[in-house]
Amino acid sequence: MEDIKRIIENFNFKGNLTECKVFGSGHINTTYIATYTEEGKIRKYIIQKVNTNVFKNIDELMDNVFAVTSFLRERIKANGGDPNRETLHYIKTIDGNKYYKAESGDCYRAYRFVDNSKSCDSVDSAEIFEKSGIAFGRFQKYLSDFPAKTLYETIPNFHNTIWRFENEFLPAVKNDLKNRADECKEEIDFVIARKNDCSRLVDLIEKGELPIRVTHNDTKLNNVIFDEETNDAICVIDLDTVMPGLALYDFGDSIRFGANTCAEDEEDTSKVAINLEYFKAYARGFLSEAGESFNQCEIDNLAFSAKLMTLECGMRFLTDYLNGDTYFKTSYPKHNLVRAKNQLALVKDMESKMDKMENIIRNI
Ligand code: ADP
Ligand code: GN1
Ligand code: MG
Repeated sequence: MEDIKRIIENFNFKGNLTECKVFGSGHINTTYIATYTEEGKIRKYIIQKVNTNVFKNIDELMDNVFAVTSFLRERIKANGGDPNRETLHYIKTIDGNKYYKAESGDCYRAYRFVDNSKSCDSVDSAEIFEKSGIAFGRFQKYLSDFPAKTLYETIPNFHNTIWRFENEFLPAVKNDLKNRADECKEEIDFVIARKNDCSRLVDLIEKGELPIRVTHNDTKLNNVIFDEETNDAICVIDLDTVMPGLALYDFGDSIRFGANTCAEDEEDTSKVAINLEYFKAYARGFLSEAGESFNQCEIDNLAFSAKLMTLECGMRFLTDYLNGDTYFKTSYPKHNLVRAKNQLALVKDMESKMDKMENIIRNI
């Protein structure tokens, strides 16, 4: 607490600090919420220690985030929305920098907490999931004429699944740094058996059949915030991975997280399945905003993208487990293995329901 208090003195927050605590449930950054009061008025700010193990170039990362948020503000204004509520408002340091670098080398940034907002770690109705689909679809639509070439690639090959397979997953199996590969034999074989799936979208990009767009790339339900009272989706957050990508990555990753009948780290894999009602609701919301510009190849691969993003995420959790848990935050020793088993069980269930998923897309 003392440390973070010293850190936030480097930002120009208004009023007196009354509380500062750890906040949220992301797997990458360390997030705090600070409450300030001034003449009876309460203001809240989010402060984040950026994970510099994951994001190697913070200057580029913050340039992206500032460029995207100022572009979005204009688009939201032009469409009659409220830019203060519908996009993140980052706050520069007292010295005018986009982030604060502490003596330890740790990097911190800050933004306004959106009043009367909440984030959700699980879907409790088709309606709320559809609203998150509208928010992510609109986010993509608004960024459709953002100059993609000016964006830095904050994590190269982020959704290049075959690249991850060959350059991260297979080496992790081979090196077996923590002697965990025997324990994960079934999961390793499961991923290897699906190698062909890993290259499908990349091949379609190379053939010129899938267009590169500016995408969010990390469309988990808890990367949207909702209005506390109306449950309307207000604002897309966690902009660290906004990069050139495929619309399919954003669609698939949302389904992976939100249409699972249980949490991404539920240990009992017999509870894991794709909820087709939620799948349909999200597809309806997302396509209502972003779908107009989709080509046939994008539409034909929507259902597949849900499976691919789930396979990729399962493979990433498994890779991290094999490497000794150096990437994702974990709460207990086998957390990454539990997550991997869960995601791979979801892939299996999606494979058995692929016809139904494709039918749902056709009917929308
Ligand atoms: P990470 O990269 O670690 O996922 P995020 O930017 O997603 O970092 O923030 C972590 C979590 O903090 C989010 O998933 C969300 O639960 C919460 N959070 C962040 N900003 C807000 C906000 N303005 N309002 C509500 N919750 C927020
Ligand atoms: C991470 O940062 P967060 O928790 O929103 C990860 C995503 C994974 C997700 C799995 C930058 O998302 O790619 O899909 O965990 N983000 C990064 O839950 O690697
Ligand atoms: Mg997040």
